[in-house]
Amino acid sequence: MRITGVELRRVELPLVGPFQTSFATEVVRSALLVRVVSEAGEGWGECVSIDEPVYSAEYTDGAIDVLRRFLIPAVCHRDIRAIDVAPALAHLKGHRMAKAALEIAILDAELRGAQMPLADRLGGTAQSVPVGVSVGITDSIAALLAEVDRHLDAGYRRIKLKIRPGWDVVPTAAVREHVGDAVALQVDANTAYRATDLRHLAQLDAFGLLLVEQPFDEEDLMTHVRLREVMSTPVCLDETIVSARSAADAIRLGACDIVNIKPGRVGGYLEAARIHDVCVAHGIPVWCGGMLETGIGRAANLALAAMPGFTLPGDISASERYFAQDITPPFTVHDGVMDVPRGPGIGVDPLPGAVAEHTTWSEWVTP
Ligand code: OSB
Ligand code: MG
Repeated sequence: MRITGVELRRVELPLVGPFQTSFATEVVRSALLVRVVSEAGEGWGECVSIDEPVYSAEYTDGAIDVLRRFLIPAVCHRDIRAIDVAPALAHLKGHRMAKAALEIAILDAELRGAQMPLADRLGGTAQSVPVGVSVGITDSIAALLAEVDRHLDAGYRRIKLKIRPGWDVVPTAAVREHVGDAVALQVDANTAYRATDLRHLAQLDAFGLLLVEQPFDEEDLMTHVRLREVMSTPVCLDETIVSARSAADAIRLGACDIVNIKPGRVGGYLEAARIHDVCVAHGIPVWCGGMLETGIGRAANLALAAMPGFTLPGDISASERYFAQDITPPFTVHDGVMDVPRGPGIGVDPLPGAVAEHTTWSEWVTP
């Protein structure tokens, strides 16, 4: 496939409510879309970076710069298949979210040409996948319980609470007490704790959690190893896992029981599928993480989550959980599951009117 040009586009979608984590509060999702144009057709990808380098080192203006100056020129005007994209970009360090967005756009174009759904390409067999909701930090316990109730009413059966020092044991206890034992509950700290918090975190064992996600710094594997020795709740890694190699190392070191796979964080859906394979080989359950994606990224995440090792509910929620208006036909949840798109490629087409309405900037890159 010969790529003739790539369009970069920023869209801004107001969130239905603020989303507060241990590192930021987001009220608008400013997403970067990548549209690849080739002689064989076009394909779409979404870069999951956010505006500031507070989840990882990547940030959206940086992603735009590296795509424009380095990544896109490395794949344009030559015969390239999706499988060749990561090797063609390997000499350029880091920038995995930007690389992932370019790779999935090329893969989407390729699969649309071959009339093959992304799930089939990745070996995803499930027709629908269990999903949950990630609930941000709120101003009060009452507001948290009200939000959790709304999600349970919408059909979700798994809730993830964002925690940080000062917002952990008390809100988790309150939610467990409020929802009872039938609802699967887990927590995500986004690296907010330190080695001196080991015994504090172990108090969360009282609430029958599915897992505790990334309590410590992404490079601090050993404190995660130590947490597993003092805590019975399974430990899950998010930020630490950036490749199949880092997943294999973390597992061998005993730093995790479970892995959250985010395609952007690991450089693409093909690497994400390799991490799935590594984890399955080691008996480690995986689930698909989310970055408040628009329908473009969400469609592809559903295809990944159709792979057999994704045995835990993903952070993949209905469009209405995030936005009043998505830029694809809205995704819905029923009985705690979402359907895997069956169309070719990522399986959804962006709605031109909605894309245009939310676009704040765009640029053609034709090296
Ligand atoms: O750590 O999982 C995370 C959103 C932005 C950055 C990091 C994370 C998240 C989420 C959102 O938890 C999950 C979703 O997309 O629904
Ligand atoms: Mg996380």
